[in-house]
Parts: sequence; structure tokens; C-alpha cells
Amino acid sequence: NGYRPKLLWFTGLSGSGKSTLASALETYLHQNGFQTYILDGDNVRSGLNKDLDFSDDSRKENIRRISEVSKLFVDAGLIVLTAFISPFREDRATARSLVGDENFIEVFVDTPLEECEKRDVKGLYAKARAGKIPNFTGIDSPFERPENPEVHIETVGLTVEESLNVLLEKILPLLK
Ligand code: GGZ
Repeated sequence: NGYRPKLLWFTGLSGSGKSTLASALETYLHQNGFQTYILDGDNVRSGLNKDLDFSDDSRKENIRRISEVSKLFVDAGLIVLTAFISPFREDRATARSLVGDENFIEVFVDTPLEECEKRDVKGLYAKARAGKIPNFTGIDSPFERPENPEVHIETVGLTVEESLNVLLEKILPLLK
């Protein structure tokens, strides 16, 4: 499978489905002969970035480190998938320029706030509304929507499997 290494950068609100979709996509790619690595909150915020909180400055530093680590894995020849809110346009642009425009695929998991809040899988939105989590993205901390993502996926009304199929249709041609 003569693919080129790439950085697949998922961005979207908490609960939008980024991690779920990135992980499902990774499984598919791995089974189809791609060497992959996934970075998400579970393996980064709990380790490398455990000194960071959710202030604007910490989020920027979070994304900066993730971008640099991603670049190393891309240099090593992998298809790297990242799943972080990455709310600031400027920081996503920095990630893009680090690996090069031709190696960067921005995947906007576009699930509206109302839907994320309705799903509220982890109960975080309810807590944020109650004032128990300050600086919560979409509530009292900004999310800057991507203007020109390579892949734009709207998940409302779709199952995970359906969303994955939409994603595959859009992304596989970009990996050739
Ligand atoms: C947003 C928060 C916050 C605040 C904790 N704002 O749904 P989750 O739980 O599993 O994913 C969210 C995750 C966001 O971390 P990221 O590293 O992706 O954020 S960023 O890119 O902005 O640095 C959520 C949880 O952490 N979480 N507090 N205040 N999400």
C-alpha cells in the first residue's frame, strides 16, 4: 500500500464525535494496510500535557505540542489522526504549516452545539451550564469554525457507521 504519510486533523466541539470517528477510521485504515497512530485526549492530556488546563493559553500550548508530536510521527511515515477540539483557527493553521499543506487534511466534525448538548454523553454540558466547569467550549469559551476544511462532515441524524461511511468516501481519495 504505497500511501504517503499524512496528518488527519479532526476538529469540533466536545461530544461532536471526533474521537469516535477518528478511532473508527483508524481501525479501518489499519485493517487496510496503512500504518497509523492516533492522538487524542486519552493518551495526550493524561500524560505529555497533564500540566495544561482549559484556559486559552493552555489550549494553544496543548495544540502546539500535539502539532509538533504529529509532525514527528508523519516524518516517521505514519498516517496520524488527531482528535482535539482545537478551537482556534490560528493554531490549526500552525499545525498545517508544520507538516506542509499537501500533507494536512482538516476534518471538521460539524455537530451543532444544540445536538452535542442534547447528547451530553459525559454530562459535561450540564455541569458547564451549572457553572461547575469554567471556560467550556461552546458555552463560555469560543470555537472558531473551520472556513475551508478538506473534509466537512455533519453527523446529525447519522449513526456512527453511517458517519464513518461518509468519512471514508471523502477521505480515501485524499490518501491516494
Ligand atoms: C472543553 C473540556 C473542558 C472545557 C474538560 N472545555 O468530551 P470530552 O471532555 O471527552 O472532550 C473534551 C476534552 C477537550 O480537550 P481537548 O484537548 O480536545 O481541548 S482543546 O483542543 O481545546 O485543548 C471534554 C474535556 O476535555 N473538557 N474541560 N473547559 N472541553
